Order: sequence, then structure tokens, then C-alpha cells
Amino acid sequence: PLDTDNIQADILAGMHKNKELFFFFHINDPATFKTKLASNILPLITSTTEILSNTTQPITAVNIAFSHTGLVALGVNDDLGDPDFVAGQFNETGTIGDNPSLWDPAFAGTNIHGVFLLASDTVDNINTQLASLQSILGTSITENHRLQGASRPGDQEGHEHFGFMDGIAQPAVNRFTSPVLPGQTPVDGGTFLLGGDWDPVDGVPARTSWAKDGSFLVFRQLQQLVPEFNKFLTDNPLDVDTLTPEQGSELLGARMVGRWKSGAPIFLSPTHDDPDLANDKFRNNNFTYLVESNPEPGTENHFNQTNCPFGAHIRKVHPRGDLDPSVENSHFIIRSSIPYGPEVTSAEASSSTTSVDRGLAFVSYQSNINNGFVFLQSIWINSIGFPFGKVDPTIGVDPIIGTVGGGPKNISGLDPAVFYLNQSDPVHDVVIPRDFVVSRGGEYMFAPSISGISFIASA
Ligand code: N7H
Repeated sequence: PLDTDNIQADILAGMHKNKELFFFFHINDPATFKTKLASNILPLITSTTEILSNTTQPITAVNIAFSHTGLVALGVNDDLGDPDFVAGQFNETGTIGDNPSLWDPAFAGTNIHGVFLLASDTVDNINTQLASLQSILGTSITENHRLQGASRPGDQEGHEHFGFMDGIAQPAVNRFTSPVLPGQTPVDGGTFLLGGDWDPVDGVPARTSWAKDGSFLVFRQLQQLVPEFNKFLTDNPLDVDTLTPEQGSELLGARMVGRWKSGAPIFLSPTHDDPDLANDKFRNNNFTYLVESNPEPGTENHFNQTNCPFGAHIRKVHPRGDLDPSVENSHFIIRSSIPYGPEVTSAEASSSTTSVDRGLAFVSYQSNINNGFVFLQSIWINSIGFPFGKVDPTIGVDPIIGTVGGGPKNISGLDPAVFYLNQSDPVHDVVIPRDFVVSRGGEYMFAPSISGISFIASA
């Protein structure tokens, strides 16, 4: 089995609390910081083993991660074999399609040295834990930025701000995930953790020594324009005979995501939401986009997007069966995101205009940022041709998070009435007028193992 006593809790297991604070800081006094890290902070860091049992779960779970500039400030100059990490996210806005002028100034540059992830049932508990960390660290750190995440209230718990159930599909990690559910792809721990016996990056000594069992944490503050998204759906219901306009709008949203709001996959339930399917963990993830029988064996996958658009969000980021498994399976990430910001107010709803910031505090873990987040964002999400090899060479970017510079994007296959698509027939594209998800920035961080934190403290 993997060394779960040494692996920070959020990486493989997730902290699974309804509140989570991301507290970004700059290190002013490395010597004091390292002393306190070893003596007072290290004992607070929650491991995977601890989070997995109710008897050992702390009231507030604490994880920590460092940016490249943070490690350097602490005197750790080792190569971790990851050029994106060294560059920092701000220097890659061009690659990942972000508009740097929309970034929160806190993320612009490489000024963030570290982040605390504090997770608990209440914000009060989190604030108590934060106050204690701040009193331990005193002026050795300065806050750059904080983002308070929270599950949505009532029956929206677990749903992100557009209303869709999140946190359903994750890869299964060999020697960790048990049981493996139908539809989960088992992958080696090396896809997420550095230095194990299947680490895709070779010949980097730090990865097999102190950095082993750590993981790269990609953080993104993704604002969601919920009233604007809802207005777009209301104004553009899919015109399907049997559906009311309201149902046509619901279908459009589901086809953009690839799942209904309940979480039921549209590939298995293409015409209506199915909460029973959504709630059944043995069925809700058990599908690929390959259909061999209808209408012609072996062809449906490349010609027909009746059940699921080629470019639906969950198909873009996990094209089950659309690619050779060796390619498809080398770009998995583990997601550990949580919504932030309040519910839509009645004034926002009636004006269809966002006035309060809300969105997703996106977190992904991978052992190689270029294979994980950067690949997904730049090659799969933002390529209008992906998945490649379909009848339509201009599928469009991901309708939820893809961008062509913020402006209108043409997406094919959203209308199920278009059974066979002619070569790039633009008449059948749906035009999404603007981005409803706007990146406010983020950073690439390294979440070391518990022994790795101890190494850093003594560097
Ligand atoms: Fe996505 N959404 O609400 O539309 N995502 N995502 N995501 N996402 C998923 O299966 C969403 C984002 C992935 O294996 C679901 O857990 C929103 C980024 C991956 O089938 C829903 C935002 C990246 C999967 C959403 C957002 C990804 C996935 C279905 C931003 C990577 C698993 C629930 C605000 C770069 C796919 C589930 C699979 C699922 C939404 C961001 C990746 C509902 C709103 C930035 C790999």
C-alpha cells in the first residue's frame, strides 16, 4: 500500500469538509518560519491516514504547500523535474488561455510562497485554527490572499454554483482506492505522487528522496457568472419536439456539461434527468463514449453526438474511449475543489448580472503539471478540434471552461436534433456569447509529504 501516514490528506483522500480556507502567504523571515514549521506546524499537518478515520480526524484539518519561489526562499533549490512549477502559473497565462489583466493582483507575479489549506465543519473552527497559525508564525509571514470555500446550502450541497453535482468521477489509485467502482480507471500512484515505483519523471534525485510522496497542487480561482449563465440557457432552449422551453434550457446546460444537474450522465440518460441513476454510485460513472451498435457498429463514436456532444465538459477532460487508452490514461488529475462565494441574490437573478464574486476554488493534484492541468487546459479544453478525428474538425472549445480570449465561441453538437453532423456545418453550432467562467488567477504549488515538510524545515 501507499504510505498514507506520510501523504498529506487532501491529495488522495480529499478533506471532505463543508468549509475550506485557502490562505496564501509570503515568507519574510525564512529562519523563523523554518523553526516554527518544525516545532509547531508539522504536528498540525493532517495525513491521509488521519483524515480517513473518524476517530483520528482533527476538528480542523491542516495541509500546506509551497510555490517554487517559496521553496527557494526557504533555501530549497533542488530540481523537482517540473518546468511549469518553476515558471509559476502567472508566467503561463498565454499557454493556458488566461487573460492576465483579469487576474487578482495577489496572484500576479510569483510573490506567493505558500498556502495553508484549512478544512472543517465550520468557519469558526477554521478561524480559530488560522489565528493559532498566525500567532505561531507572527511576522515571519505576510498574507497575500485568502479565499473561503464553502459547500452550497441545503439540497445544493455538493453542487457547484451553476447547479451541477460535482465530485463524482475520480480515477482510482492503485494500492489505495478500494473498492474500485464501475467506470473508474485504475492508475498508478505515480500519476499523482512523486518518486514512487511508477513515477513518469526519471532521473531527478529529489523526487526519489525528500520530495517522494509529495504532489503538485494546481490552484485556480475560477469566477462563475451564474446569473449570466442562467440567462444564456433561458434565452437559448434547445428546440426538441417533446420538451417545454424550460426543459430545452435544462437540456442545453446538461449537454454543455455532459451530466444533468443531479449528476446523471447524459450519455446514459440523453433526454431527461434521472436522479436514481445519479445517486447510484455503481451506475453513475459506468460508461464510455464508445457505442458499437447503433446506428452502425464501430462508427457511432466518430460521427454521432446524439447522446453526448463531442465537446461536452466531462468528455473534453476525460474522453472515455475516444482515444487510445495509453494516451487517455496519462492525463488524469485528482480534483479537490470547493465552491466559494454566496448564493445568487434576488437582485442578481432579476438583473441577470453578477455583482457578488462567486465561483470554484479549483484544486488538482498531479505528479507532473505539464501532463495534468496544463495539458488538459491547453490541449483538450482549449482546442477547437478536440477530441481529434471526429467527423467535425471544429467541435469548439469546452463550453464550460474553454476560452477563445473571452469572446463568442462556436460549439457543435449541443443540439441533439443534429443526428449526423455535416463537416463543420456552422449552422448547427450554438454560439456562446462570452465566458461564464473567468479565471482570476492561481499558482502552481508543491504539497510535500510529512517527512518532506520536515526536510524543508531543516534545509
Ligand atoms: Fe470540471 N461543472 O460544473 O460544469 N466538472 N468544472 N474541471 N472536471 C466535472 O464528474 C466544472 C474544471 C474535470 O472523469 C463535473 O465529478 C466547473 C477544470 C475533470 O468524467 C462538473 C468548473 C478542469 C472531471 C464540472 C470546472 C476540470 C470534471 C462532473 C469551473 C481541469 C471529471 C462531476 C468553474 C483543468 C470528468 C464529476 C470525468 C468533472 C464542472 C473546472 C476537469 C459538473 C463549473 C479547470 C477531469
